Amino acid sequence: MPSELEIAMESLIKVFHRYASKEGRSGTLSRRELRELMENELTNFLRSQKDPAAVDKIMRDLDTNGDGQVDFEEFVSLVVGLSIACEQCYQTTVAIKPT
Ligand SMILES: [Ca+2]
Repeated sequence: MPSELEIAMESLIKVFHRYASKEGRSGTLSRRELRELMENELTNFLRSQKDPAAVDKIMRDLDTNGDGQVDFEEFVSLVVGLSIACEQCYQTTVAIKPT
């Protein structure tokens, strides 16, 4: 049986490909796919990022090789960045208690 962390990693891969396969190249996220992913899957973590310009900025920041697409490696850096920010919040607020 996969561990909690392994399930989380599998989810990361599945979610990325669910959105990446919607249009165009199936292995990368276009701007529209990235926006959809953020709107549907990061609603709580990105509540402040409602304006479309924020998606464009995040897209530019993520697209480190500048091809206008977000690949899995670039996507993971967003998740890692958000996780680090959230972990720092939890350390100060103790919002999540270890189970
Ligand atoms: Ca890219």
